[in-house]
Amino acid sequence: MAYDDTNIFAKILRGELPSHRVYEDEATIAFMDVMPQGIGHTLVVPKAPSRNLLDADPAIFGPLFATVQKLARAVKTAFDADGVVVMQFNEAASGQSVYHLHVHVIPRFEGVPLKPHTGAMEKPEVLAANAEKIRAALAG
Ligand code: DGP
Repeated sequence: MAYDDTNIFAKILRGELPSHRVYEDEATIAFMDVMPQGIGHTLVVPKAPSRNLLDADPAIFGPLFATVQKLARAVKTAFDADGVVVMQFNEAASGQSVYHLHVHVIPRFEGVPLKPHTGAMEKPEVLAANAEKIRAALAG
């Protein structure tokens, strides 16, 4: 299927919709997931358009995963996590619901299960506070 630039993340990239942005460089942005599966759930999004991993230009994976690593380290520090899970879904059957490539970065804690994927919306003030912690960790 072709890329459709009316998806939510394309609108966030164009500045047409707000997000709790924590990081941006020439190739990627990262912002808080509004339906977090755990505290600090962050999305890393390449600026180049593709539906998902399957149709992406492989040239974007280096810059994309450099940002994923930055965010994985930052969320681990920001929330004093025991580990970090990195997830990525391709097409509806896999669980994808927004059709612009993105990578989920989620802090994990021993004995704490993940909440459901695309579950409850988090309060904006909670997302803002968590975003601030991640920005502080990124600033080192
Ligand atoms: P996926 O199933 O991998 O396509 O996950 C899409 C994620 O995007 C899901 O965890 C919920 C999140 N999400 C949905 N709508 C919005 C939105 O408007 N803003 C933000 N920041 N996240 C969103």
